[in-house]
Amino acid sequence: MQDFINEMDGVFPSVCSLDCPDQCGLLVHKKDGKIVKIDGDPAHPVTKGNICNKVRHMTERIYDEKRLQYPLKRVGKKGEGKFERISWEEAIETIHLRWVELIEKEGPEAILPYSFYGNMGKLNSEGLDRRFFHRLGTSRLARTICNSAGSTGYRYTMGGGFGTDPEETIDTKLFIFWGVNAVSTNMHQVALAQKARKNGAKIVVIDVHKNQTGRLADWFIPILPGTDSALALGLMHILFAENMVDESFLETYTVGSEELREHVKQYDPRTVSEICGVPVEDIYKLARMYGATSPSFIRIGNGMQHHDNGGMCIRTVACLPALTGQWSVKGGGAIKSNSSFLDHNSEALERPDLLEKETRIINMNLIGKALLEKENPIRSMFVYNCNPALVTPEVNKVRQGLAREDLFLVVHDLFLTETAMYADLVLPATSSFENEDFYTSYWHHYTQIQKPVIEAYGESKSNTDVFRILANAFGFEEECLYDSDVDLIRQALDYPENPHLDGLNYETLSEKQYVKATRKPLMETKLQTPSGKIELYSETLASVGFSPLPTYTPIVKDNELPFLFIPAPNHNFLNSTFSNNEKHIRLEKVPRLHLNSSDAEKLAIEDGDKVRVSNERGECELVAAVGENVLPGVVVSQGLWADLPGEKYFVNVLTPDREADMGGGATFFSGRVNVEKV
Ligand SMILES: Nc1nc2c(c(=O)[nH]1)N[C@H]1C(S)=C(S)[C@@H](COP(=O)(O)OP(=O)(O)OC[C@H]3O[C@@H](n4cnc5c(=O)[nH]c(N)nc54)[C@H](O)[C@@H]3O)O[C@H]1N2
Ligand SMILES: Nc1nc2c(c(=O)[nH]1)N[C@H]1C(S)=C(S)[C@@H](COP(=O)(O)OP(=O)(O)OC[C@H]3O[C@@H](n4cnc5c(=O)[nH]c(N)nc54)[C@H](O)[C@@H]3O)O[C@H]1N2
Ligand code: SF4
Ligand SMILES: [Mo]
Repeated sequence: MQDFINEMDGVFPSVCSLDCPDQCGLLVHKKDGKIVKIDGDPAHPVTKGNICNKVRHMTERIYDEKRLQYPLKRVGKKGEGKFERISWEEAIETIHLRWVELIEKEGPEAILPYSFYGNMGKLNSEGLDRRFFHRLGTSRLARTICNSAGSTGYRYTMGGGFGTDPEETIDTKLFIFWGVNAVSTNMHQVALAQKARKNGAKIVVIDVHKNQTGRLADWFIPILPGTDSALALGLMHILFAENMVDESFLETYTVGSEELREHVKQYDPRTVSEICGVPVEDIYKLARMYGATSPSFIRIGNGMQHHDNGGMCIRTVACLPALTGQWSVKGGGAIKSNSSFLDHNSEALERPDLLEKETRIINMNLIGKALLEKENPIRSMFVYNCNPALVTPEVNKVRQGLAREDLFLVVHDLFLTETAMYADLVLPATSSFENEDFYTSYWHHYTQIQKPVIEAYGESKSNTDVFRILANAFGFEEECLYDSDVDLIRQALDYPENPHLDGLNYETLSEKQYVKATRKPLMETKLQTPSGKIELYSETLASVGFSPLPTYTPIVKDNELPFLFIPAPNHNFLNSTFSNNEKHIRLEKVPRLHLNSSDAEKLAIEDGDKVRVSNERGECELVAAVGENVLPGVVVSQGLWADLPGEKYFVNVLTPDREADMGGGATFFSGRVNVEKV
């Protein structure tokens, strides 16, 4: 194995571990054994040496004085943040004793692992953790907070996370960025669009907020939240009515086009315009532009699926490229996710067979409710790669649950996060630069490897190490609980079932650093839908109680308050990561609430005023940004801000913990609020 750790000076290839579609290739510069600079790797075929500002400043996060160095135990009250240094032995012994006692009294399902993708490395996000908790027989977590509704919806249409190869969009003539703030969240797709624009491509952005991405568009189309499926159906109405569909494509590669043709007659532009707030003439203009331009490409974002109707919405938008036959045009089609091209052997990695009997599954979006449940209560939670006290909906309820005196909470993280403040035990985690792991992007087509570049910081340990130590404390005898990281990578990549991996193994990946999925044009492969084709009509959907055809269903009106509230991510944080780093906070300045000038005028709110945003779930205080960037009746904030002293910045006190229509998804963007000047 190349050992970068022992090299004191040099420049080493690496991967960005953050939950971001771009998954950039990095170059880590070391001097005297420490990282001094992080750059993009020009050799990366897609990201080509460009990285975002967030990660350019990552070095400061790695060596931040606030970074955890040793295990801590709580000495004050829950949530008070008083801790004392302890040894790893004491920490592991405490967990072991508490869990043995709990398992004896209440059974292993009283324990809940709680994690997400704070580190996208496969081993550190879904490796030995899964094996260990399966062996222990704990409750399981449905990891639904991010793309669950949308991915489920997309699968009904396309059979899985299969889309356009982004590298081919260099030749695309029309880009539609739909519910995606790509300038902040997928910058290399924007770079490709900008290149194509030099050859005449047009960029259309459909969003509820004219943010950075909206501002770079040739045409920005503001839309009312949660109404995108109506717009998509209106476009289909016109495409069929004006004979702009590709009949031969529909016949060969889809099922249900005749039913769809009939079905969309009801979505005439006038009806649709009333639903989504887009003028009738703009609906015609967009449909005709889409019908006449090839290749055309839709980047389907996560934004519009964080709604009550998010699954059906993505399923609906995903039908559009089939109507104009774009899936058989190079550079045409859509990307919601491309993750299925890079599927690894998750069964081999996670070993669900270690689970003796089926255990309950708890939806992570409902963790507040679950923690306050009196029957079969969760008595202990082990949190890693995630910061639920900030990122989950109805976060006041979550915090109330985390503060329960009888909840034994262990948090493994690099920092004393808002969640760690409630912990009984805090364990220090290594950064990805300290571990070996492999990564797969959900946007581009490359699998990548991370070799450790620096020594573990202080006494911190990787996720895989922590679960090996815990397995040992329990005296578990299964050898697979102690497999080395390299063995885990080998097992995960051994997956002949995925033809796109084409024999990829540890050696080739180590040698090449970036390995592309092999792929035939999408329409030359059998899709993983029941029919093997694009399903405009889906029997499966009908069998689970939905309309088999794409439909518009309004979002839930949860109260009578005047504004729909969209608390989206921001440019300089990554979810809550970096919200505790000085430089990133300075770049972001303050959390703003964008509102329309007509609404502001009625409420006597001026730009820069502090405003209280509230509903029956809670309240927070943000700084008003008055203008025309949102439609009347809509307010938008950006960023998951940390608990800063004296401030009330957490937007998730306001978000509903209703489940989306599909996949148990989150509905962060479907809540209503009141706004008033403080
Ligand atoms: N800088 C930065 N990058 C990130 C992240 C971050 O926090 N910061 N987070 C990462 C993660 S985990 C994810 S999942 C992705 C998410 O990145 P995206 O896929 O871009 O999704 P969001 O940013 O959630 O929302 C995208 C846009 O949807 C809009 N929107 C909300 N509701 C609607 C609607 O009903 N209709 C339409 N048309 N638009 C709507 C919002 O205004 C926003 O501009 O980004 C990743 N990258
Ligand atoms: N209002 C609102 N809320 C949202 C969203 C939104 O758009 N609006 N977006 C939602 C989405 S899409 C997502 S994906 C979630 C994301 O929410 P989270 O998954 O909680 O993501 P982060 O806030 O980045 O927290 C990740 C944590 O993992 C830690 N970490 C990083 N690497 C490691 C490691 O190797 N080991 C361990 N043990 N810990 C590590 C980091 O330090 C950080 O504290 O937030 C959701 N919440
Ligand atoms: S956060 Fe995204 S854009 Fe920034 S370096 Fe990481 S992968 Fe690249
Ligand atoms: Mo996400």
